[in-house]
Amino acid sequence: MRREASVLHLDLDAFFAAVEQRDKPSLRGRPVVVGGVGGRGVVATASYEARAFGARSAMSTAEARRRCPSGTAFLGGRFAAYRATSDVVMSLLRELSPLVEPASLDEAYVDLAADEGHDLSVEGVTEIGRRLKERIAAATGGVTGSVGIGTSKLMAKIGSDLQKPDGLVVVPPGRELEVLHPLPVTRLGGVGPATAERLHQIGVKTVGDLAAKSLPDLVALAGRAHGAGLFALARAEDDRAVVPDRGVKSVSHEETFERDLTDLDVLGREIDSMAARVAKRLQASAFSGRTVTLKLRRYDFTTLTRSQTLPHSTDDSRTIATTARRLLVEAGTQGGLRLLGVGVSGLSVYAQGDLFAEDLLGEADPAPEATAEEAPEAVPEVELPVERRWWPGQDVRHEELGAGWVWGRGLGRVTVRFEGPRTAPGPVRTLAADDPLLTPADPPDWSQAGGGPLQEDR
Ligand code: TTP
Ligand code: MG
Repeated sequence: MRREASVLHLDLDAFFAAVEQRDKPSLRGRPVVVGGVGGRGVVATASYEARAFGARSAMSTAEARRRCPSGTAFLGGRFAAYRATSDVVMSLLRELSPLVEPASLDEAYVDLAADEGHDLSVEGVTEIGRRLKERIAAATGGVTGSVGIGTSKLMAKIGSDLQKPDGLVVVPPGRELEVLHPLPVTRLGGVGPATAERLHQIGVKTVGDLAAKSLPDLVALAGRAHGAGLFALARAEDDRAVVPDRGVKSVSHEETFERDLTDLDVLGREIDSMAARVAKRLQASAFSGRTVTLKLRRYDFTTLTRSQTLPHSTDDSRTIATTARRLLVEAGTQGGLRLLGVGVSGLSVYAQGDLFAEDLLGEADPAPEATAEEAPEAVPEVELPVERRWWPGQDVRHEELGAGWVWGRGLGRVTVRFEGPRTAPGPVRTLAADDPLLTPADPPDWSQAGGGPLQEDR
């Protein structure tokens, strides 16, 4: 732990949804859900207006549609737009310090001590946080972020979450435990559902409860490395360095079990939860990958990996889990497994599109008429060539009507709202899906939008 609060953590607010509201003025102040819009889609994020109705990340889009009122926009992802906005934010962070560690598209740590010019007093870093937030909102056309500043990565990350959205929390040196101990243990990184459940069973709910446990107790509960890690975190002991990004080649997660496991159902559930974590990290960094790898270590410490390369890139937890489960059945669990890992490699950045890979394993969507607003009854869709498959949220340009985005499609028609980040909310027009004047477009340019926070237009 440092003597000064010199680690800053930034996490943008409802990031994908905030970019959508910036680029689509008619959606500002309204519930917006971004994710897979097909029959098996999953929510990537929901605007705070949609969270008020119970929409959440990782929920099925079908469930989010049930919870949200009509008028809610359900949009596929526009990763090129998210990445461009992320790049602007990351470059602002690099102006603060040469040591910036991006943790995902919308999240990064900054080591303020790596730049000599900063006043690292509590007042000094508070001012740095305040100015940073202003500059981010101005440079991104109104996307806001929450900042936490503290003596370690742990405290900085806890801080950025405490006053979300648009928050700024500085945890002064010496006050770490005051902030940390009342929080639920699940707020510590590395306490997943399984560990949380075991901690609950011994009466540990808050980080303070955890700090009251002895090191041998925690080692018995979670194994040597993990137990010692929890013991340290409960005391706010964290000296992890801020390390600049070296480029990701794969994303994986592994677990060592307390005792060797043979039961396929139990191991299958472990795979599901690891696949969900891997998928979440892929999605948060807008990567997807083609090769799924299962790593296993047997009771006798022999370690092997099995891989399968899919026909398409995926970041879908079900696809990853199904593939990994199949690899496990092939490898066998004889004698028991002490470690299991799930990984995805062969990564590429998403192009543009509703690419929340939904039907890679053949379970096709019921081809509904998809609109940004609601899930209508299944309507047989007119067969269109691939380049004519419009999806809700997509950027388009019409030679006569100008720039806009797809609100709905189906029955050989496409509904487009003609507006952009720098216009007032625009009109909706229904066109033939094969209108030769309508083409997919690049994300609109928000950069001269005049800065300032988003207006609440209705
Ligand atoms: P988060 O920072 O976890 O979420 P958020 O920015 O939407 O909301 P907030 O920080 O205000 O709570 O994730 C950043 C982006 O990563 C998010 O906008 C969408 C993407 N993401 C997924 O694609 N799938 C997920 O399960 C999660 C959690 C995020
Ligand atoms: Mg965020």
